[in-house]
Amino acid sequence: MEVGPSIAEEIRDLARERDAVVLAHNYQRAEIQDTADFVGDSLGLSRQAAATSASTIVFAGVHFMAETAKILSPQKTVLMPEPGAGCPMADMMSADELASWREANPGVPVVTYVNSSADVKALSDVCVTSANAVGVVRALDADRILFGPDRNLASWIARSLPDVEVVPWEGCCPIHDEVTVQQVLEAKRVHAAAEVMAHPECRPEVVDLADAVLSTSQMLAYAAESSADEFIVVTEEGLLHGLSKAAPGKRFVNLTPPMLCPNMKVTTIEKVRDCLRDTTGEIDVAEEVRERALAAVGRMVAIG
Ligand code: CIZ
Ligand code: SF4
Repeated sequence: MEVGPSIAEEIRDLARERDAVVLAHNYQRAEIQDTADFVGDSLGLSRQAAATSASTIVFAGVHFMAETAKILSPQKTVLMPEPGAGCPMADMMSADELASWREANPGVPVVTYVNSSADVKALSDVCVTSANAVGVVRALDADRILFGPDRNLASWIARSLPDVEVVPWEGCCPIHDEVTVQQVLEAKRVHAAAEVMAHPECRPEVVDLADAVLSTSQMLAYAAESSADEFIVVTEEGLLHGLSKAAPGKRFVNLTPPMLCPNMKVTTIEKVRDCLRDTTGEIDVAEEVRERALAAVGRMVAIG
């Protein structure tokens, strides 16, 4: 979509007036990424939220990400332009379900993907992102862990750490889980010289076809450093905008059909402006939940 400069300028002016920063996830629409103060993955953005002196954070992403920002920065006002933007994967594990799973496995550490609700984080021993999951689990030095909600990331951790038994919850990201081997093979046929970067939320048989299995932040760094000049990017197509900026002159292709997360795309640049103008879409986390969730997120941050 072509967006005139006026709406971006309106956003910049409102952000100044409201003492706000605008954060956009790597999967957001290109025009939102271009207008934001910071673009990144969920943890990188939450760290920006914690570091900024601004009193208001506008988080263009999905609900668990804005919650994570609030968990780390309780004194700041966190707004979502489209508070209805959820994450189906995060919704696949409820706090009640996790409590029963824990009870059935006493003493086994619960490791939870940040793609989860604050209530679920509050019942977890430690959180991970796709960028640090393998490192954090390695540092736990446990024989066995419970991992949720993503069974595909669980499988990637298990494969990377053969000495750890990773017991998966049966959740997944519908966008990454639906990618087929045929789609990737077809892209490789058309772009024979391209390297394949795949996200660990993809199924193991798709991960097997990748040259590199990477989180979004890792893909941005990898593409810039690799000697290849063409890449098949097996993650949500919003990342291609950032990749083209991180590695100008290189070519990036998504799959056919493209990988689109409807929840990521429901936020529009107009909604970002409206949210700043009207101060709507505030995200709150109950203090008692927040403190326990912060402990799990804090352990992750401490490990790396
Ligand atoms: O943690 C994130 O931001 C997500 C959802 C993906 C990634 O790999 O960065
Ligand atoms: Fe959730 Fe997948 Fe969308 Fe990310 S891409 S927000 S994991 S549904």
